[in-house]
Amino acid sequence: SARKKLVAGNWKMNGTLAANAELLHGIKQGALATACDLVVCAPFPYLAQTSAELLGSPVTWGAQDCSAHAQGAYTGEVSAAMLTDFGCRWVIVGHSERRQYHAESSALVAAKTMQVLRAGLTPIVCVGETFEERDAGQTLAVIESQLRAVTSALAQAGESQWVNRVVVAYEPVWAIGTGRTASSTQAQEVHAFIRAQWRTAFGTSADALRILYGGSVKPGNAAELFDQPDVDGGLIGGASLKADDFLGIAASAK
Ligand code: G2H
Repeated sequence: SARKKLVAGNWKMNGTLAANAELLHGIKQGALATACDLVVCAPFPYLAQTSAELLGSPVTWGAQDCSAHAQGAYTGEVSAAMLTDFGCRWVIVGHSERRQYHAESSALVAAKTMQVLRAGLTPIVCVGETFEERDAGQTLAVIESQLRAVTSALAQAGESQWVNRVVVAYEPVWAIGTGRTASSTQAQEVHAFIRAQWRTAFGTSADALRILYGGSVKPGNAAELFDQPDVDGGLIGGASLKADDFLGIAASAK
């Protein structure tokens, strides 16, 4: 397709200064041979290190979350604007671990998405169903409702250029860190549905929307997933903590 593939690492709550230095060095070395866009989403305290290590490489970086507020008395929160001070280009929002463990609603995820866009950054908006929801035949209804919160907020904001900046990640909760990957057919079905929803909301800009797959992506299963017509790359957790695995996945993103 005309969409350039994107492979983003989500380190989650992992890393040390020493381990990150080695990992980032490895990624930087391998990035020159990579055809896709390569992104690293590090924990907040390591963004300065990430920026220093990756400066001058084709790899860009971002955060895993941000506040739904612009600034002010929100103890412990990190604003999207602060992330721009560290050279971030991307922010993951609405990861299922935040929806599950931090009770993030779709409305909150939409508010965070708007803050990210307002700060000039690119949100990677995560959606996905649980095992119970898939089992009950509710997969597409869940995806539709999670996505609608964001498309409604975007429509309301009336900033048409923001629509073209958003990236969506489909991460079936039952496939996250479990070693179970959605089959390429299961992934393609949901990705096509997401693109159709985007088309209903925003017309032909749906053709440019990048939709990533996430959930136990490894070097051995990436190629088949990335070969699907509506899979435009991946959001990689566990396998993004080893340079060889991460670059192996990126090598499949052509
Ligand atoms: C899904 C994914 C990255 P993993 O959470 O966001 O993690 O690849 O470890 O399943």
